[in-house]
Amino acid sequence: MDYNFVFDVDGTLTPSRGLMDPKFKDFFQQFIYDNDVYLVTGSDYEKTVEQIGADICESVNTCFNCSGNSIWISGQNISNSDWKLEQFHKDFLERVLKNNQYPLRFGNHIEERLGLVNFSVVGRNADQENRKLYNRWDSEHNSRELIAEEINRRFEDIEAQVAGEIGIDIVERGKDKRQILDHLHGPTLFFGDTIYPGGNDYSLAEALKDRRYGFSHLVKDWKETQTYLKRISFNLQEFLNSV
Ligand code: M1P
Repeated sequence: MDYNFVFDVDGTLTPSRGLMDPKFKDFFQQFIYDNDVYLVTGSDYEKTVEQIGADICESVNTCFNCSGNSIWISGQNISNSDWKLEQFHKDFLERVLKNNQYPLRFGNHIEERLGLVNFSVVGRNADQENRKLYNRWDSEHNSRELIAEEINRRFEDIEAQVAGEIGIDIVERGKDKRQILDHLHGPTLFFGDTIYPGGNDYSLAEALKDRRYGFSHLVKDWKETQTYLKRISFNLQEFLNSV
């Protein structure tokens, strides 16, 4: 049976906002030649190319950027959502930014992408050290989860999910990663690092449960993904029986 293999990028194929490991990249390129591979990320195409390279982005079947709101095939932009946050949503985010207890701010807090907004209290301009500091603080205080819950309670038209290390992805309700299943048919196996309630890989993993031969697998980092892919390359059925 031929499977669609779907991968989140940050935290699943690369460190969050980091480059793909060169050896893993060689292995993954071969995996793409042998299988039907799709990428789905909250990030935009530019960042994805920066992290995993144009060669990988162009050789996968489809790159679903901005959680499927911007679609790329063979380096060509196929479609983009024109959805945007309303001013009253932005005013709310500005208030969160002002009142949040985390003390440091580095700029680029509301990044508007195609059909998706990434909101970050520490700011997308934070360097690696400050990303780690914020992420540790957030793990102790559950701040992003609480902000996302508040957004989801307050606004009926948008949906917020914890994404990556420092941000929250916000989309029009229903237009998160699960929408890519409209484009994928047949058996599908998805790998993501935020497959838990409130995470931006969760809705796709849940939607796959309704599909015959739909499976998801939570990974803790790209190294674990690599380990699983090696097992799959050796014996897919044995891997599926074990998950
Ligand atoms: O895919 C979700 C997010 O992953 C990364 O998040 P962070 O920078 O918080 O680690 C980024 O690629 C971000 O753009 C993306 O939305």
